[in-house]
Amino acid sequence: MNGAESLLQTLLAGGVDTCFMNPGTSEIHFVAALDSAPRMRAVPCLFEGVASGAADGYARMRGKPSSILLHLGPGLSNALANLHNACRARVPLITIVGDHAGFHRDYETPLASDISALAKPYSGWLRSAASAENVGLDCADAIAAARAGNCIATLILPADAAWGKGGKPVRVSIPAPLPLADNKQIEDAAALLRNGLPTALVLGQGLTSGAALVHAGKIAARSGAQLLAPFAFTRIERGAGRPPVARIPYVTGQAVNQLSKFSQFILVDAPPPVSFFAHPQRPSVLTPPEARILALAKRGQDSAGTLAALADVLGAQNEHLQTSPANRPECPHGPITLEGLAAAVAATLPEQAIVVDESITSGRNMMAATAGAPPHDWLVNTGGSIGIGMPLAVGASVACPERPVLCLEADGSGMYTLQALWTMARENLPITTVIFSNRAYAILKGELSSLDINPGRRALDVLDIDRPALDWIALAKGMGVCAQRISTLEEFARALCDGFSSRAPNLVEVLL
Ligand SMILES: Cc1ncc(C[n+]2csc(CCOP(=O)(O)OP(=O)(O)O)c2C)c(N)n1
Repeated sequence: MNGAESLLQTLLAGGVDTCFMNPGTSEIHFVAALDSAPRMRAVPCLFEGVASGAADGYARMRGKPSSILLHLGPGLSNALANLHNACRARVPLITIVGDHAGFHRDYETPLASDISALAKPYSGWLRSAASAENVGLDCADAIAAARAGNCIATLILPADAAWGKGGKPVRVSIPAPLPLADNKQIEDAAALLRNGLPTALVLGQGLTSGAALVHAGKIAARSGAQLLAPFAFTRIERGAGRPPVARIPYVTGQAVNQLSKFSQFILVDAPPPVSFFAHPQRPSVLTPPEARILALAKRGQDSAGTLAALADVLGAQNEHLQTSPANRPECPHGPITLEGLAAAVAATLPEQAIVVDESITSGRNMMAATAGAPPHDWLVNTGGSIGIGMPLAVGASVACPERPVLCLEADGSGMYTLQALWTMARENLPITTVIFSNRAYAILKGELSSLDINPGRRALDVLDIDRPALDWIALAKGMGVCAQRISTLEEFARALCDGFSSRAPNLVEVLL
């Protein structure tokens, strides 16, 4: 068995059975080894940023890592923007980067690059395989590290470690359970929740779904606290029958206003709420200056278990959950408005849908409108690096093939990683992508006015992306995805229903 074969067998033994990939010559032994590993699902991506975003979406939905295969420093560099987002999402992910064989690195070759230096800022674990014999062990360590730390584990695979003989698959050790937060912190949090003051429980990454959300909901029911999620959350399980979690708004004034209602904040493995960007006149810290802030649980601790312990201390485990009532509007009709588009999504969203939201300014009404829609999941950009929407949708769909995926995509952001459409078509993923074609970087125009800048023609000109106009129908069709442009709300609602029932990728362009 060569090193590449042992790598694939170790991945599979460790439960990593999907690889989003864009290989080159240095990874060709990994590619060849796929023939001996039929259980590994290899998903080709035509740009590395699609692979890294897809691996993020996969992990958010499955709670376990997939792998990505990249070509030396340049392939890794192309993946970095979405690895930045994945790092912020705190998802487990195995990044395999091919490298030149050891003896070849002595030469100045075109693709020679410092892969470790490029990977380091985003890798919770990083190693270069020393030999074929060690690749299995390296891979098992990578999987264990990614799982234990919810982080990106990067394994650099030199070509001679891939082709060399003596590879051995290695069983992945089960990570030791993480400790809970200190008892004192849990007691302090319980005291705040009992003192009757208006309190927000801010839930960090991974705490707004599954058992953690239920524990948080019970704590809220017992104490009257409100559940909040950072603007850049990983995944919220929401809709009718689920405890409501309010998102902290992007716009500083709105966030300050929302948070001004609370005099205490319990941050459960969540960073203090701060604005996305600095502003000459506005505060960076969004919480009221006099508010009490308690940090409960941190990275390296079991934050979900800590919420369960807090619910126990409060005697909240038998509380009746307060959940969002079922409530969906009639299908709207008439000319396109942003409120109408949100109502159409709310009226048609199927149960168990996964919504990926990179709609930027066009979808600001979407979450409010769908609060009472049938139960669904909502995923957003966690790191502010745009171009994640369609890749995330690919990963979520590969992770949950039975569930319809709705990808709400702003046109400017969509152009970063539109190659994801090709992967959707190739894998026949049931994803309905809605493109909001405002043909502008609208949010940046908003930033100009929020800074009281009166822009001239040249400044505004670089924020318009209408010359030439993007033809999303042609772009989608060119990559094998059925597409239509709609011009009324009833057409939009019909297109959504058709898309959800088609079980195939499709795209709807909304001209704004
Ligand atoms: C990788 C990356 N490059 C650039 C930016 C800066 N940026 C933020 S929003 C934006 C434009 C968004 O336009 P679009 O996606 O069309 O949404 P709209 O604002 O029109 O709703 C840009 C370029 C970014 N966040 N990430």
